[in-house]
Amino acid sequence: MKKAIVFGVTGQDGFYLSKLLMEKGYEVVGVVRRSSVDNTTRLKTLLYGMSITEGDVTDPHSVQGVISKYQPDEVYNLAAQSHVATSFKQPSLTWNVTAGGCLNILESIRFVKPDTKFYQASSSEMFGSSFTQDLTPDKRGFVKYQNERTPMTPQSPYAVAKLAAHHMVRLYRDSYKLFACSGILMNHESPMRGENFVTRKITKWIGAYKAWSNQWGDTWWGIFHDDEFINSNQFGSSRFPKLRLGNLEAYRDWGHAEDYCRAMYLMMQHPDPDDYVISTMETHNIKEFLELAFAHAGLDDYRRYITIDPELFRPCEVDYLNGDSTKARKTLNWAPKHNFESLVKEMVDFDTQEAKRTG
Ligand code: NAP
Ligand code: F7E
Repeated sequence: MKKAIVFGVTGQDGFYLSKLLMEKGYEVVGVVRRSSVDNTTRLKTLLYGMSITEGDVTDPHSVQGVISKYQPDEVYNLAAQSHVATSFKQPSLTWNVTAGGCLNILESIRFVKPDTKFYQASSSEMFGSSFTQDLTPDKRGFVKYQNERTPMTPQSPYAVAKLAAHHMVRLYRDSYKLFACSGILMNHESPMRGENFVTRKITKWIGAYKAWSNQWGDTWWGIFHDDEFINSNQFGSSRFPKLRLGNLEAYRDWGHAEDYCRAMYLMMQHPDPDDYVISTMETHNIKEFLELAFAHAGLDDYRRYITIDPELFRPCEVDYLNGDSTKARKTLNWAPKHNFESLVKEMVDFDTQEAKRTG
């Protein structure tokens, strides 16, 4: 039986990756950092089949202790301060967790068990403002994309920290011959997505709004909108806050976390360690996400329900991500099973049911 340690097991990808590894017959050890409230809620359906151990990637003693104790075949590093906007407010913490954490794991593997395979969760945020540009087949326009050869111009403390970790992985692979690979993953979402990322923020809001309007909005006189609230009547007897969003113009190549965790696993099974871009090869802006999500929920024009908050704009934005994952598709025989439309609908349906269930 193979043994895998997953750092960052309590996050979105920690859930899908642990589930997959357990289905493949692995013994999975999840590393959970100490917190004052339970941070293992995403894992509740998996906990019976896996081991949980306490650890923090910023503490080299803790990391080395976990690797010495469990002597893993594979280590997946999903641990990060992963919120881009937060990284502008907490750059040192982001650096310590997101860059330093990776280094601590690599060093522990090098000293304790150098035949351990290592996966690093690199990110398309590392591309920042860069892209590669080609003529379209009809030579009338250009197609812009990012792949393994696109230069990287990170646009946030998070992206800079991820890029440092990414280079560290390459360096340890080249200089110490570790089996160390990085997945350069484009944005990936699911019903397990953290609630302050834009996709889940939208679908959570839709679920909660539908639950509210089932109770308050279904009256013959209809509902009344002002700048901040949706009111059950002109007196505002019950009111529901509008969805506050920032920049709606950015393009993202949104995939499903389940597909992307399968790509992580495949990278670790390939005979040679390498870096791969993982993407759907389709890009949409936030307005398109909103249009599809609101239409699927049976709500009319999304613009009536949102308010733009300048506080939610970032000091520096990544405007356009559109991944070219040809290398992974050819070398790893990987392809996504979900698409943009099925992803959005799954998230809206999940949050609508959840809001109904929890009241
Ligand atoms: P996530 O939901 O934010 O999960 C991050 C995980 O890191 C959580 O388990 C968190 O624990 C853990 N963590 C944070 N600080 C830690 C520390 N000091 N020591 C140990 N663990 C710590 O992120 P995700 O969406 O699953 O993404 C997984 C990884 O892929 C992250 O590294 C992210 O940066 C990267 N990535 C994500 C995407 C994406 O679109 N989702 C794309 C590219 C790359 P708590 O639960 O205790 O906070
Ligand atoms: O923002 C815009 C925001 O926070 C997407 C992380 O998993 O993927 C993720 O990073 C876009 C940005 O994801 C709101 O300005 C508008 O343009 O969902 P996000 P992200 O920053 O792309 C990469 C690949 C990672 O590696 C990261 O770990 O949406 N946006 N209004 C908003 N974003 C948020 N969060 N909240 C808003 O209200």
